[in-house]
Amino acid sequence: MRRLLAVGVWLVLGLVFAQFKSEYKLSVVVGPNTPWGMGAQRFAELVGEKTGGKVNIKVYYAGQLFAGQQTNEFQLLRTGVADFAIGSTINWSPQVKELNLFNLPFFFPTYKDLDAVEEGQAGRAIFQRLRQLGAEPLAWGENGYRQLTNSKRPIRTPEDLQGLKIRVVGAPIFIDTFRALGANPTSMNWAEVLTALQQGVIEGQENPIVGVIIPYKLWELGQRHLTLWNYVIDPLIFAASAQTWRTFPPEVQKAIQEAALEAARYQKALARAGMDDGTSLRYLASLGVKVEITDPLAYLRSQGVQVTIPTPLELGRFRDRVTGVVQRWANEIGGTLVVMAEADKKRAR
Ligand code: X2X
Repeated sequence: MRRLLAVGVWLVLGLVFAQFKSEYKLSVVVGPNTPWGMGAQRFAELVGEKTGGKVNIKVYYAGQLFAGQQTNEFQLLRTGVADFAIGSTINWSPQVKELNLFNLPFFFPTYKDLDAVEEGQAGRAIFQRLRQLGAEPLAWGENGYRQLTNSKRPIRTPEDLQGLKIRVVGAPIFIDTFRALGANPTSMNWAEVLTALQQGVIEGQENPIVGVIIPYKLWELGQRHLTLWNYVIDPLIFAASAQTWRTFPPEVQKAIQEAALEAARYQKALARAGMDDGTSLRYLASLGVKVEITDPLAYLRSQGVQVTIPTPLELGRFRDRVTGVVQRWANEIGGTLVVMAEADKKRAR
C-alpha cells in the first residue's frame, strides 16, 4: 500500500513538474526580420503567455536546426528533433506529396482562391494527411505569392526567360516548371542563395516580395528586374511534432492551438501588407502594429528595381507552357485532392 502511494505521489509530481522540457525548439528557414520570422517570434511569445510560461519555445532562425538542407525540415519535425516548425509547403512537399497542390503553377490566381482552399475541404484533408505523417498542424500562415527576379533583363514572356539560370528550391516540381518555361533551373538551399547571387553563379530566383525580396534587399545583390506574375503561392504551416504534442495535457494543447491561430493571422497580415485590397494593413492597424512599407511595389521601384507586370495575354502564354506540368503533378498529388481544391475555389467565387 505504501509503495503504491509512493508511486502515486511520483506520478502526480511527474505530471506537475516533469512533463515540460526547459526549451522547445521551433524551426524556420529565414531570419527574424521577415513576416515569417516575426510570426514565429509572436507565436513563441503567445505560447509563453497562454501556458503561463510552461511551454518555452526558442525560435531557431535561418535553418539552424537542419544545417542547410531545407527540404529535410519535415523529417526533423516528425522525428521530434524540432518540437515545432513554421514550414513552407514547398519545403515539406518532397515528403508530403499532397503539398505540391500549392506548387501547381497558376492554380491560385487570387488570395480568395487560396483562403477558400485552406479553409475548405482540401485544407482539412491536407491537415489530416499531416497528422497521419506525424505532425500536428495548427494554423495556416503565408510566405506569399512568389515573383521572379533576375539580374539580366525585364521578363514578360516565356521568350525572355530562355536559358536564364534560375535558382529554385529543391522540390522537383520547380525544376519541371522552369524547364517547361525554357529557363535553366538549378536547385539550391536558401542559405546559399545570397552568395550565389552576389557571385553571379545564378542569374535569377523566385520569392515573395514582402516575405523575402524586401527583407533580404535582393536588388543589392544585382536582382534589378522583377516580374509580378503570382505564378505560385507559398503558404506556411504552423505545426508541432506529434511526439511533442502527445506530451502536452489538453489544456496546454488548447492554449498552443489558440496561440498558433492568433500568431498566424498576424503573420499572414504582415506577409500580405500592401499586396491585397487593404484588408491586411487595416487589420495590422487595428492591432496597433505600424507597418513601414505600405506600398511594396513603389518601394521596390524607389530602390531601382524595374517592375514588369505581364498583361493577361502574356500571363496566358506562361500558363500554356506549363499545362503538361500541371497535369502530371495533379496525378502525383492525387485527383481527389485537386478536385476538392477546385470545388473550394468555386464556392468562394
Ligand atoms: O528557399 C526559399 O526560397 C524560401 C525561403 O522561400 C523557402 O523556404 C521556400
